[in-house]
Amino acid sequence: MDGKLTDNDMDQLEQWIGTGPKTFKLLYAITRDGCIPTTFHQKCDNQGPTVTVLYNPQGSVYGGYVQVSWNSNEQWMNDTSAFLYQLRFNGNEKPNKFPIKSGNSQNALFCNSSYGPLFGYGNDLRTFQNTVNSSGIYFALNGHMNIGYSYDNKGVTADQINNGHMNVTELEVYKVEDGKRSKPIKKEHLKPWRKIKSWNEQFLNELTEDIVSFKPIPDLKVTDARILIIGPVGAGKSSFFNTINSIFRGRITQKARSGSAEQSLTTAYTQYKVKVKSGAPLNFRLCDTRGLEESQGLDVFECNYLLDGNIPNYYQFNPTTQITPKTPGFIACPTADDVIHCAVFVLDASTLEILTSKIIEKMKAFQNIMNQKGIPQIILLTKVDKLSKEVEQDVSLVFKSPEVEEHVGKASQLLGLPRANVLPIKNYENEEELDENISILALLALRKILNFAEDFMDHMMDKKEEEQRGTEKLKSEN
Ligand SMILES: Nc1nc2c(ncn2[C@@H]2O[C@H](COP(=O)(O)OP(=O)(O)OP(=O)(O)O)[C@@H](O)[C@H]2O)c(=O)[nH]1
Ligand SMILES: [Mg+2]
Repeated sequence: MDGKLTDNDMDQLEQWIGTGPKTFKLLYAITRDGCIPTTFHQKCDNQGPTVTVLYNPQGSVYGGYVQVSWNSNEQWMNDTSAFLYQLRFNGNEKPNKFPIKSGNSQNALFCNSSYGPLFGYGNDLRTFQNTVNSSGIYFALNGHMNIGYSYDNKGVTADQINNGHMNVTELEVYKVEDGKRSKPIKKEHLKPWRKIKSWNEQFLNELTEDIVSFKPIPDLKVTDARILIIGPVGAGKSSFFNTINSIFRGRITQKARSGSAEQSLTTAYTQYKVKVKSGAPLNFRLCDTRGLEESQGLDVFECNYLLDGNIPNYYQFNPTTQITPKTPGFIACPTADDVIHCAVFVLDASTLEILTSKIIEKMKAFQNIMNQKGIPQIILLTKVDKLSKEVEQDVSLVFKSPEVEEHVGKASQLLGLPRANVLPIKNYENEEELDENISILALLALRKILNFAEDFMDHMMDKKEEEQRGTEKLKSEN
């Protein structure tokens, strides 16, 4: 459950605390957990800085912030950063901060297992003692407000804060931590930063049909478009195949092993085919690789072999021994069918900032050979659900999320690819059932990948025709 505190309230509290951006995590709420002192202490003791917020039936909102942790040791605690505050009075904005008086900070908060939050020696704000039951509409707290003793009330009386009573519809305690909050998305107002047709079943069907009907250029004698999936350990490479496979199987599948480990979970090169429910195979292969590691694993030589189609399906990557033409199964004379037609770099959006320069350099070196061969490149930006609460709850908001937009920009800069080549996705990872929005996003990415692969095949076709013309010309000249 999210609390009642609004983003503007958090902005205001963050400004009053005054030590940079803050996140607010709901620890305790009387409507959810009961107005019971021991429950308050169970949930809020030893949690570091917290803010207590009271909401009353008249629409007044007020409370207290303490930097030190609550505890149950029957003691007054010293806190020079503590303050009481009001945010609204009778539903109107009335922001006021009431700081702890200098010289009174040793009595900033009282920690006792029979009390809820209690601020100030004069009971500047005492919330409740022992269990208080709800009237059904509100909780008539048995505390009171005598502001001005330990906290500087700046001429504002208790009545002007709590309407002269301690009835509340809610009392919440939030843990306050350093960090940037994701900004809420106002669904109706925000213009998408990338436009897509719509988020509905019809669009999902349209995407599905486009992908099912995808066929490589017949003259090229290529049966499948081969998509190389490459990227750091744990980025979601295998999960992407699982996501696509799930969509076409009509249920969640876990054919490729996925999970979290320090080293890559995927150890074999696997060119996955995807089949529709009836069993008919689709005309592409998602070629899953071992995750990139700093000092071992896939290197430029191996990448070159992968791109040229020299590496056989099910080849067991050996992080310490390089593949060479002498390796068993090495495909010495690959055909147009074996080569890679599109390369997909999979990057975890939530760890983009901490990618090491060695890994980035490695990917750039791979890009160099891809560029020489003219192979199109795409970035799949996974785990966008981790960037924003809103997107986590509703994946259809990706193209409205400023966080996702920002990370798409970062990823595009990182590998020097156009922003349009960066495709945000959320893989199936914890879901029991398919979800229309997750599927649309994944298929949108796959359709673009297949379009790019087709462009490359077009290019191969042009080259082939050019070569044929060249040989015919030579023949006629001789
Ligand atoms: N929240 C979230 N988790 C994801 C997403 N994609 C993958 N994961 C999780 O991330 C972890 C790693 O995913 P994998 O698919 O195994 O990653 P990989 O790139 O194949 O990793 P290696 O094979 O080990 O290199 C798994 O626990 C997945 O469940 C996503 O979009 N959102
Ligand atoms: Mg994997």
